[in-house]
Amino acid sequence: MEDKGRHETRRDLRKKLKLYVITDPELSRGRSYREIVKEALQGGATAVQFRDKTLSTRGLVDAGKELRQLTWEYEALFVVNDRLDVALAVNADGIHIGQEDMPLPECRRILGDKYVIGVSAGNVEEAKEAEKLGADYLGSGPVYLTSTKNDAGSPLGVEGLAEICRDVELPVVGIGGIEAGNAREVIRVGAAGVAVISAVVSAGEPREACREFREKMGDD
Ligand code: 3NM
Repeated sequence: MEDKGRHETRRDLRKKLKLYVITDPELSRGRSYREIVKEALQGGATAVQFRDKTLSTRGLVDAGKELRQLTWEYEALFVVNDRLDVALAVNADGIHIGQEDMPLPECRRILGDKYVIGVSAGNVEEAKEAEKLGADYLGSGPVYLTSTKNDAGSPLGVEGLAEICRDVELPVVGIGGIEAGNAREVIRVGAAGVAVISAVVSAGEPREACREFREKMGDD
């Protein structure tokens, strides 16, 4: 049943990427991942990426299992950043890898075809390469200035994001400096969705923050 679920998740991936919330250990304002993610899902988050570069492996598995359960309840996509072992251990739908992480062919060989593999692509070249190697979706940014990731590089702008969206067939999620107020223009240039950290994770009420995103993004 879980395998079937995973197949279905891959099929309607584009839809599931619409509002993609990423966890962060420092921006959570003392709240647990569970609390933030639950609220985000209630507010309309369609995907959750569990990203924490500080926890022990045990800590990642414990928190990952909780988030897996919650995302199942809300039928949201659940991916783990970088850690294949953790993704497998907690039964995630897949992983998200950066350019310095485990290379995509190795990830695919280990995970097989049922798992979703997302890749960070900051330019057209990286995007095309990831598509050629069998990625399922791309995360491209930073679209706008962000203080959340120090080494994110200079912003692509919506024009740069549009170019990536035009040049690949894969669904692309824009990331970096995205808020409810600018999310719609990210979608308008061809992105399947928006990936956000601070605008949701640091919000006083992550539920309301997600509702506002969904409202402003519309249904297209
Ligand atoms: N990756 P916020 S930008 C994790 O450009 C991450 O690849 C980026 O955080 C990239 O929504 C980024 O708070 C940080 O701007 C996104």
